[in-house]
Amino acid sequence: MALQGASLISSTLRIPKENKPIALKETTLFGVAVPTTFRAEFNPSFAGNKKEKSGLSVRPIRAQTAITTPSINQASSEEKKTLRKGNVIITGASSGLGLATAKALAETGKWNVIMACRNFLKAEKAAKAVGIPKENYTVMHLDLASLESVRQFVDTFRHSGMPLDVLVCNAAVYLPTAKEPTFTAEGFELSVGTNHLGHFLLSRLLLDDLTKSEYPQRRLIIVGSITGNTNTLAGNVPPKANLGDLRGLAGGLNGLGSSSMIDGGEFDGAKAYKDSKVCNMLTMQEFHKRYHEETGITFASLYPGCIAETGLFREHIPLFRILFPPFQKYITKGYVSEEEAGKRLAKVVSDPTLSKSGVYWSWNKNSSSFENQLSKEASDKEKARKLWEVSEKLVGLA
Ligand code: NDP
Ligand code: PMR
Repeated sequence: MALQGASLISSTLRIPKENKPIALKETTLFGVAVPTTFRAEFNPSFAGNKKEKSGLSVRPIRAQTAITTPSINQASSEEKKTLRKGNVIITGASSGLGLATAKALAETGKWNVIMACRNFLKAEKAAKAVGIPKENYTVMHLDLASLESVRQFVDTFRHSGMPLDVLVCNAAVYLPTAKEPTFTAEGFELSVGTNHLGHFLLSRLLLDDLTKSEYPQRRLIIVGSITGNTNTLAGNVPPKANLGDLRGLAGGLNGLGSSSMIDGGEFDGAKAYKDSKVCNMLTMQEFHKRYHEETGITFASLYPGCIAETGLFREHIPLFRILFPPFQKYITKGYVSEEEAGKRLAKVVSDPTLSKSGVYWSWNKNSSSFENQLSKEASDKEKARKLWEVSEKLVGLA
């Protein structure tokens, strides 16, 4: 608290594996309009996508390269992979970094963004307010503070028939002024419950979907932060992140039989947030270790810069919210706008040069990305394994 006071100073044709003959049909058409009804029969994700319906007829379908292909079975899988828009789920896309990333991706026309948000109306309004093209996004309800809602979201997403190419775990809550812990629907302390456990279940369930996708860029991105990394100045501002031996988490994080803090200590909202970011970064590495080789999926985390004006600080005292942006702009020089941060995360989603797995991306003063070093705790392999195992018990996967 003392230091908190101190701070005051392609065409988008989907070619499902199981429908190969359809791809052949389309490849013989050389850019000529394909009736939407025909396409929709084979891919529910086209239904309701107005741009697809209207835009297809004028697009030079890559089929011209396919004509030389003797049979669809021999068509290169790379070719098939480039024929449709990517589908990316972004949690917490109703404000801040998530919204800016949704906008940056949707504007390229190459992505359909699934905005996974707890407040449907807020998300719709936000998408409209920043001018995200209607045909490039879908809002779906997701409350990460309820594991039931996470499971329902996954069901709804699967029913939509859309393949999943990229998942971005971005949503978070930060409760620095809370005196007492609050809890998720299942009784986990709210910051770790939302930022880590909700995302842990979501990403574990959706790993299957990512694995099935034939898209060339399959990625699972979990947003981390500098403040969880004690190898930085920002990470040394008390209270510092520290998961200890995970005894509080193993005890259920419910503040009843056990502590509401991962390390078993007294509740501290700012620490709980930083701990949750360490969990996010450890989870990314454990995913990489367990699944990268087997699935080819890229697992990554990032620190997008200090986006000092987002809703993340809504629970902080008003004076903090006034002074934090100029402090970051002129003193630490760590400030980035929502727009710039959104572009950074959009690159981690889609830039072929950022496809390395197991990386924690950061940006230097010239806005160039680099592979950053995580703190000792945030790169502790044994802790990552233990966190994974304890978390899967808590969310009902083990
Ligand atoms: P915002 O508060 O603007 O965005 C957070 C989003 O998470 C909001 O859309 C919010 O929804 C959503 N959210 C919160 N709780 C839930 C829930 N239970 N279920 C679903 N969605 C939920 O903050 P930022 O944009 O700053 O934060 C985005 C990410 O960036 C976070 O992971 C944060 O840790 C990270 N980050 C931020 C930094 C910064 O300087 N701001 C620096 C480093 C990392 P709603 O709109 O309904 O409130
Ligand atoms: Mg920090 C290079 C120095 C730097 C950077 C990049 C950040 C980022 N902060 C830095 C330094 C400092 N901060 C210093 C020296 C202080 C003490 C005066 C300080 C204080 C401070 C507070 C009180 N900083 C904060 C807070 C918060 O409440 C924010 C936080 O911890 O949220 C969890 C925060 C942040 N500082 C950052 C960043 C990125 C944050 C916010 C968000 C986050 O990690 O997600």
